[in-house]
Amino acid sequence: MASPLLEALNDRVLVWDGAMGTQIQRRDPSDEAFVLDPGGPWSGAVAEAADRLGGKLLDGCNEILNLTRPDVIEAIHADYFAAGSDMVETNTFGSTSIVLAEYEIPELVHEVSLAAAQIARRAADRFSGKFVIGALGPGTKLVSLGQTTFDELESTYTTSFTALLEGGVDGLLLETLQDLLMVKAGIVAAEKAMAETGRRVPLIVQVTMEQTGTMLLGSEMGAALNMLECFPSVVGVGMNCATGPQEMQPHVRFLGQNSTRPLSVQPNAGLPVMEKGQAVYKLSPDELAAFHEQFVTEFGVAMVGGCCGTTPAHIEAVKAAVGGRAHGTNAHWQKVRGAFPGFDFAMRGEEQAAATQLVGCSSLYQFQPYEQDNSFLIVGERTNANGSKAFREMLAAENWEGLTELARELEAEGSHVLDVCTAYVGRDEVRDMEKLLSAYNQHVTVPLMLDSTEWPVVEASLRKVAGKPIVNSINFEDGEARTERVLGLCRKYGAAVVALTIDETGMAKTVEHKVAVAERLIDRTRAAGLPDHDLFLDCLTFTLGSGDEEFRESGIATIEAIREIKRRYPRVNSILGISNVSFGLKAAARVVLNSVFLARAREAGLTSAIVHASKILPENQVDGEVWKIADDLVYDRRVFAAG
Ligand code: THG
Repeated sequence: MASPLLEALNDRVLVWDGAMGTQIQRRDPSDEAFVLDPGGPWSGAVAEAADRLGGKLLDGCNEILNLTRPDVIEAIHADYFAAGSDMVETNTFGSTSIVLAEYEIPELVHEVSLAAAQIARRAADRFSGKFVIGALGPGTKLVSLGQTTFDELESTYTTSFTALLEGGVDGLLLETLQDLLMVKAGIVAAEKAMAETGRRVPLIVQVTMEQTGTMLLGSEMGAALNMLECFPSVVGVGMNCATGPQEMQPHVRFLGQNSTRPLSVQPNAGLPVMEKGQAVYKLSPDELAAFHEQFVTEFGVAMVGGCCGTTPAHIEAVKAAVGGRAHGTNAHWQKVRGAFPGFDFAMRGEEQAAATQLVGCSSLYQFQPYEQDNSFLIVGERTNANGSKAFREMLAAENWEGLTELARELEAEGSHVLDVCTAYVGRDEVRDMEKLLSAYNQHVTVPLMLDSTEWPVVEASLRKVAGKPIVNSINFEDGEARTERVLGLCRKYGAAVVALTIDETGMAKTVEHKVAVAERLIDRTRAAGLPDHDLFLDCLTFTLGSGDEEFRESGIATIEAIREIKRRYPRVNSILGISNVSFGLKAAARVVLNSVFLARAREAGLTSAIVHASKILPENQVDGEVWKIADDLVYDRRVFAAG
């Protein structure tokens, strides 16, 4: 445990600070504090900005105080430390180019964040054992709504986090987050900044649940947590802002039951009450402390603090109630320590897989468990340029509304995930995926399977969808380099992966070959840090409809390979592109053969399938003779005509 912050966190409950904005207002800084005086002691970019702005009032830009009134900010931090905070957030809620652009100073992100970290560091160093957390807010634009881009977010968050790390922070925080795609960009940026500065510190991520019970764009907590737990650098998860502790309670309970990471909760001082046109927060310090007492005791929360309307008095009460308390035998902490022996969050794999309650994938909106009651994970096949004429034609016409409508139809007919593929000769696959996924991210509720063999397409896709998607697919056809690359992307952006039993010698056709390639795929995926349940092995579906001699036994081989792999690796998932089995047959025969093949594969342990959901029939809805004929075809029981 290289980090003193992690050591403290492993040991005891840590107390955050409270609100910054109201503390600034309380000190009533004059207008001059919000002006970059052209005659000030500036150099470099700040001097240039001051000259350009010519004394303009940057009304409401609290971040500028890091440059103009570091004394005020330092005093606020010191007040919180004196009140009992173990850690304070830097005054950088809006220190990104997107927010600072509203004050015409987007180029000052580095200077503002560096100054903020140094100020908080100075305050902390007046005490002992105190921590400084470099904290960034969501900014003012929602990437899932197309108001900004992943590139822009990643770039400015990297700049800001880098400056905070250079300024000596002990940890990083993304807070008040509303959009899960923004969260993903922020995490990718934090990891990049840590890699570039060579300073690895814990990253904490706090989302904001509105009074409606979801995040602003409709994300449920399960979707947020499922995505967050993909990232090994995310050492703390939690929530802040929007409501008081009362309204947060069900979410905090959910986190306590389902998360494998330490929890962080910073409520507002209740819901605001309007008084003389001003939002007033009325929850008392003792009331906040009582809620935190419950959060710590019942749900295992490890970092407690306050957001809007909370003051040093609130922090003092919280400190007195729970500050420094040992985690002891709390159930959530047992899970955290079971998931991360030695508190080593960089490690990920089977230990975490064993602990997580959220085995599944997610979209911007919802968590989707891999294991479905009385069913299998149904992956809709028709959002695929190779698999649907209608899709192909709408793609050619760039009819994004129609393509979205098709996706919603697949959802309505019961697909749990959609397989999305825009590979179409003569068209730009990256551009088409980007366009389509921007629409699907926002308008499709179920998670997506990103179907492309080209790693640049995979990466572009992973930068477009919120939640945790599934990448389809990797194999060893071209050796290991491309596979390693795609596995690295799954790890970096948080995704599960489909892997086909294909190696340098081609598609595996026998049980032994399939199992051997599968073992090699499992080995590579584990080495990349993915847990077994995030691997979907595809033992290949060959066409039985063509009568091709070479493939007559291929159905049996696939089914038996699934059975054997399931026996050896019970947690690894499996998948098949079921409709491949019946290419070339008449529509009615396809339905039956697909249904039989799926039923047999499921008996052998298949956990998911790419299918046309509404065209799969249960055995009892098919004529017995007809079912038997299809079954004979799958099992290669040849029936020779007499004579
Ligand atoms: N494994 C994995 N991924 C895959 C496959 C697989 N992705 C693609 C494919 N195989 C699975 N998807 C489909 C989609 C559609 C059809 C077959 C497989 C299909 N479509 C009709 C046809 O071609 O006759 C067209 C219907 C139409 O035009 O509307 O059969 O094996 N990992």
